[in-house]
Amino acid sequence: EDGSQLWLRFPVKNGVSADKIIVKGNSPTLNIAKKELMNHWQGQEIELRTDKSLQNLKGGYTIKSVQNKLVISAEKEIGLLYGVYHILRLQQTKSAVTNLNITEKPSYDVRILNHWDNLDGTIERGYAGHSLWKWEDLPKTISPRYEEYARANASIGINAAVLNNVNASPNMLRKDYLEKVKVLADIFRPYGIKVYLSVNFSSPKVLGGLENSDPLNKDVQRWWKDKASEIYKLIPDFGGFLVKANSEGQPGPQDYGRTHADGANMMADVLKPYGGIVMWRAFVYSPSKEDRAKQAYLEFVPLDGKFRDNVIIQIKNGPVDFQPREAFNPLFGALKKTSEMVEFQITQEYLGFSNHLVYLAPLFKETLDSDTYSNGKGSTIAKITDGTLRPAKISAISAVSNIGKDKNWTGHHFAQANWYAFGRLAWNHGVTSEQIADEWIKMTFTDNEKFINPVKEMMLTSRETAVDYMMPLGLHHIFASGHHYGPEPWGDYKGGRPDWSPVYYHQANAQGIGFDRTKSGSNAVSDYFPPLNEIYGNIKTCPENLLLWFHHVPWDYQMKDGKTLWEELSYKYDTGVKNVREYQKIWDKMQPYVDEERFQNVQSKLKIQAKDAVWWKDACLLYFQTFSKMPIPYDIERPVHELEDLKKIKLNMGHHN
Ligand code: BDP
Repeated sequence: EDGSQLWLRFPVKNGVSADKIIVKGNSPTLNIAKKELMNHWQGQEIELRTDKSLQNLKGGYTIKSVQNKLVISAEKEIGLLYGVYHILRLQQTKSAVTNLNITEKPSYDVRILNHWDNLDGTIERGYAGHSLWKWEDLPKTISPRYEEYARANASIGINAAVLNNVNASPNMLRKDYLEKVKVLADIFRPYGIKVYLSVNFSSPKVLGGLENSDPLNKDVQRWWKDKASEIYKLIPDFGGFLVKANSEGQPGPQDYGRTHADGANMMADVLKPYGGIVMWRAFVYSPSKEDRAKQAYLEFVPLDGKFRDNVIIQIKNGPVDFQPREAFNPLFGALKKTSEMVEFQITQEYLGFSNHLVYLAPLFKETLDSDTYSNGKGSTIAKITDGTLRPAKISAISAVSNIGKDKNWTGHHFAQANWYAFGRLAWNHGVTSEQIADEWIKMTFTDNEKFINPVKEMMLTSRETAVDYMMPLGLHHIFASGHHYGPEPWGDYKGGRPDWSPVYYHQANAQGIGFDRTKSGSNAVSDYFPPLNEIYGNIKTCPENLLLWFHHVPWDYQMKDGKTLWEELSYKYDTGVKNVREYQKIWDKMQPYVDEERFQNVQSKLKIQAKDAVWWKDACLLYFQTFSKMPIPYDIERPVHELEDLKKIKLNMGHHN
């Protein structure tokens, strides 16, 4: 049991016979649907029907029990395939497959994975081995995993993939690479997955030999136009570009005194005739005096309304960077005339890599359910991005993938749940974290209640647990620089960028701890719509889980439960550690219900997580204690490390910031 089957553990090769499947035509997509049914469906007769009148379901489908058969209908064939995966899921999770009357319409048009894969096979922030894409073997040699990948995505409704890193190599657009991309696109197509590419803004200069890459330069425009036509000749349904520009040293329109809108529109214009889109990232910040959490807002709000209608601004869930917990990004809702999409991170850059068990659906939901108040109460991020509150020509949702070439795809067996959860939420953001966990456990492990309930409980609390042992109460970015694995709250890189130093984020001193983002500080609170600006800005009303995100708080400040801030912080770290120990106990008890291979693998990962949790707790409490000068509450576990020893730990995990 190596985990390579993911959640697709349907009974093998004993489905219905061909005569039990009624379907007209035999396109590649329909053939996949038929094959899945013949291999795995054990229920009644099935009819697959394309029905043009269902176009309002946008790629969705209906499943209805009609007399003795099930009828799956959809406008497009891909909807039929999704319907097939739906009934297979029902069968696998032992849910009823009779008397069905289901209508499914996806929350988002584009449900996309962002792979941060480099052309040399490495992956930026990838923790499950090298890239799945074997660029050197393509286009001739085709790994069977390409199709398995497409099938897994289709089974949860993911319909798009950006194949390469946002820190994009210009070579991605070279003819020989495009020919490799074409091969992948051809494999993915029957599974309804469109291919997109990250592009380097300097491509015209670096690849095309032009004088510059100024978006207003006619030669540059022509270069992109020709490139688009070259791409679409190979891949007629190519999805479009993802662009990281003028961010962390990447080139962009500002290099020529132009704006993000100038850059994005130039690309949007060349893609427009083919129906392509531009996902332009708002992850921008420079080493300026301005609070990093405010910078994207400052740059993008003045550009609202200046983007073409096939540009979507891709915004990370928080304004800093995929932290265990952030306040939501105030750009959501602030752009009134521009399409916005969320970028989540499935790969656990800031959540213990593939060593820690952290189920991310609660984090995703926390963002999507956040009320921005942009159009009054109820203006959740889900509604802003899915087109309910903004007339979005195209709606989209993205996440940075955690997939690599490890046998089990994601390094940690439980990290598969995060890929699964993203797909399910992209399809329907109304599904609960619990429902998703429940399904995933049944599909991936067993339907034995004795396993499901404790494991589900562990998954559902795991994100909060990670917040507790890493960065409770709104603390953020106190990671060791470069690799972002362990703690380094003392990190202070004099001479470097201040916003790449942990001390910039926690601001601990003799008085207290936390980043003052109120009016007396950076005033980032003013980026939020009323009443949130007031709620966050007032220490009394600010939610305690974001307290140190918005306020610099005295060590002896009294928290709602009567404890001092210092005590609260200490207990939070302690709770984090205790919970991981609890997970170890839970998991050990699960041994009878799970195969030995996956059991042991998860067991050893939990040991690492437990050690890391103690490391985090000791590092943060011992270091912050040098400012608070208060005792660690006597009823919690004593530190087992010396601060000075912890400071000497240097992990060799590579990377820049
Ligand atoms: C940060 C990563 C960095 C990425 C950057 C981005 O540390 O490797 O390149 O985000 O999203 O989270 O562009």
